[in-house]
Amino acid sequence: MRILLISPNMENLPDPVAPLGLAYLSSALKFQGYEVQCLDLCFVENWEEAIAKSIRDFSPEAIGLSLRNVDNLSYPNTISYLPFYKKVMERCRELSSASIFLGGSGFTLLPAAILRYLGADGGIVGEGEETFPELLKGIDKISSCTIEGFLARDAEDFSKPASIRDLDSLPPPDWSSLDLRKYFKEGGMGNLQSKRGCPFSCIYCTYPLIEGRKVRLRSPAKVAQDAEDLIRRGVENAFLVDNIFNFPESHAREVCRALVEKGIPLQWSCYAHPSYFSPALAEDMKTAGCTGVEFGTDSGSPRVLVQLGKNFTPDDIRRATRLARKVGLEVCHSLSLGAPGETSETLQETFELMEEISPTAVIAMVGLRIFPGTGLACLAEAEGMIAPAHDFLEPTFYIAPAIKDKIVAFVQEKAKVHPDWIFPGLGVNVSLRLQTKLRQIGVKGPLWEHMKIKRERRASKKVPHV
Ligand code: B12
Ligand code: SF4
Repeated sequence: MRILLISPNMENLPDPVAPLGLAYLSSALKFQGYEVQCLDLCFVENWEEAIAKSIRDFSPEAIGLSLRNVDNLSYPNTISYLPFYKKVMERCRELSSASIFLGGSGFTLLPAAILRYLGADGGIVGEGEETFPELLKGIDKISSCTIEGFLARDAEDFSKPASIRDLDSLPPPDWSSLDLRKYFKEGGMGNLQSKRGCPFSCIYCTYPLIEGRKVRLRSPAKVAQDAEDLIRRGVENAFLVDNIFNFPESHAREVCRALVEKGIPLQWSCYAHPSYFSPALAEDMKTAGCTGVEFGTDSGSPRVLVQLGKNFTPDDIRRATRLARKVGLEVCHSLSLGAPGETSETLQETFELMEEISPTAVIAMVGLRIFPGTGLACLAEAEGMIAPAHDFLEPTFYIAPAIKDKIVAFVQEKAKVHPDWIFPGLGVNVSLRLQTKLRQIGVKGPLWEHMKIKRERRASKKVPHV
């Protein structure tokens, strides 16, 4: 059976991101004997023509659309990708009578609403490697399909998100028909996964909804094999896409050791939690090729951290920054400004903490995108911000009432005095022009790591000329 997998993600900021989920899905389907072709729209010049050519040449019997992003989570300059997905869907319908199924993290967040909006034949909520091949086996009887995570057209509910128990049972991602080298050239990175799931309960966070709360580990040897495969494909830098790389810390250390033992010359970066970051782990990460760590810090105010359900304090943030710096890792703190309980004073506390610890970069998002199933959605409803029947397709942001009217102006002022901080929603230090310039001169890894160049230049200008 011929299956066409399409990744319609054409977002280039902060970087084009290789479709790892699609690569996993492709290898799982091939392993089960399906004939698979992947169409990645990221770098194509004419997407309509690319779809037409794939459908004409391959004549798929089923199509899988991988919906990674719903929107860019950036306020006030918000972009929704759904209208484009709808055009892709319409183009496929125009040219093919094959059934079209949806999947991906974006789909998993709003499955019934997206299915209705796009008019697909069904979708898989959660992980697709086991369930999608199974669904295709019974494609003639999808109306009675009871596969985990399957959502049929016009249905409102599904059993529970599909989740793979043993990640080591999966074949490695299939990059054969995806242009990883181009991602490396233009996006500066490949990607790699060492686990799935997050057990924490930060009130706005969608990651546990997408990957589940149970942490499922991949064996460090398999992670090292994937890293080796990236190197073989000419990709020398990767992002570890785990929700939090350093939890559990023992696993993170084992992954580092496996990379070192295999002598894999991969440079990499990751998301990390400010707790669970020991001196030994920092050393191991540095030795294993890690260049930078992005902490999901959110706020520097103890009160707001508690409201967000964060299990760390400003002192943990200080400590983690110090430890990472000590071993020579670049440090980024991601902030979510406007969280529940935020006031002008708590914003000030956050900025003061960042000024004090002076990381390589700060990425500050304004407002928190609300998704169903999160504590934030309940709070927003209780505070009358959204109606009980809200469908969440239109990006809706939580911004604490006390600073709602002032936050953008406040942040714009701060951006002026911190020209090396990144404000995606304001388009500050994140642009295609800057990205292209840096990639053209061979800069690899996440671009925030290179804010240090900007800082050093600024600092050197302040030094009196003698
Ligand atoms: C790592 C990461 C990043 C890294 C990526 C680095 C890299 N080189 O890969 C960085 C920091 C660059 C990044 C950037 C962005 N990200 Co991001 N990112 C993630 C994260 C944590 C992991 C993604 C991943 O690789 N998962 C691993 C793969 C294996 O899983 P998967 O893609 O979900 O695929 C599985 C299933 O979904 C399913 N599946 C997938 N496709 C299909 C298709 C079919 C037919 C079926 C049946 C099943 C199926 O099966 C797959 C295998 O199990 C997710 C959160 C999360 N936990 O998912 C957010 C996430 C994907 N990001 C998100 C967003 C919005 C963005 C940005 C737009 C943010 C911004 N403004 O900068 C950009 C966009 C970048 C781009 N070009 O697209 C959102 C998307 C949803 C949404 N809210 O719109 C997520 C879900 C986070 C969130 N807050 O909700 N991101
Ligand atoms: S913010 Fe980080 S720690 Fe909190 S639930 Fe999300 S992934 Fe887990």
